[in-house]
Amino acid sequence: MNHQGRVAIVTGSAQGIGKSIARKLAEEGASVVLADLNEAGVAELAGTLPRAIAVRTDVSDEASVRAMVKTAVDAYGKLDILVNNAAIVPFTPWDEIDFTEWRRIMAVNLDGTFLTNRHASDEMRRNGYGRIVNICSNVVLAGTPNLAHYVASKGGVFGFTRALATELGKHGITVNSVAPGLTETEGTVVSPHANAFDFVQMLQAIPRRAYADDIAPAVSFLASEEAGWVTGQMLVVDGGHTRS
Ligand code: 4PL
Repeated sequence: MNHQGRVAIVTGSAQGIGKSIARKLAEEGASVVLADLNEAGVAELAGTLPRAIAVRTDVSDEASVRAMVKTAVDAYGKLDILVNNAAIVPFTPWDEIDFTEWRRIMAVNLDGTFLTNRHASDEMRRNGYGRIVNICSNVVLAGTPNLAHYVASKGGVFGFTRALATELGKHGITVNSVAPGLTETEGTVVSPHANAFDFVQMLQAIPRRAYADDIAPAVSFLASEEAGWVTGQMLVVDGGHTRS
C-alpha cells in the first residue's frame, strides 16, 4: 500500500508482529513512531528505517500514552495511523490464573487498548481523518486453552473495535482489528506456545508455520487511505485455522 505523507504509531514494535508492521509501513512511505517498553529495541529499529523515531511507552499508563501521541505530533505534525499491537501473550493454565495475573494481562492488553485508542483518536479528530488497527487474535474464535485472561482481553478488543468504529465513522476514522493465529516470533518461540505449532498447523488450511511478515500486509491494507470503506471489521489472518 502507499503510506506516503502519513504518520503512524505502532505500539509493541521492538519485536515480533509489531516490528514487522512498523518496518512495512515505513517501507511504504509512512513516518513511524516506534513505541515500546523496550527503549533500546525500538531505538535500534529506528536507526534502520528511513523516517522513524523511538519512544519508550507503557501502554497501561495514561501519562505515558499521552506522551507517545505528543511525540508523534511534535515530530511529524499530525497522527494518521494507530496500530495498537502491544500485548502480553501469557501461557497460564486456568488453575494458575489468580486475580493478580488476570489484572496484569488486562492492564496491558485491554487498558492499553482503551488508552491508545482514546488519545490517538482525539488527535485524529482534529484533522477529520484516521486509521486505527487493533491487533486481536483468533483465540476469540477458537477458545484456545491456557490463555483465559488473554482470550478475555482480546474478546474485549474485538467488541470494542466494533463499538468505536460506530462512534468514529462520522469523523473520518475507521477502526478495525486484525486477528492473527499462532505466529512464530521472539515471544512465542521461547514460551510453551512453541510446542503448539505442529498441532495448530494441522488445523490450518495452509500447512506451514506463520511468521510476522504474514500478518503485516493485512494491517497495512486496513491502515491505508484506500481501505476507507472498511470499518468495524475483524480480519482473521491465520492460514485458515479458524473458518466460520
Ligand atoms: C492459536 O494469539 O492465536 C496460541 C498465543 N495459539 O497467542 C495467540 C493461538 C497463541 C493463538 C495464540
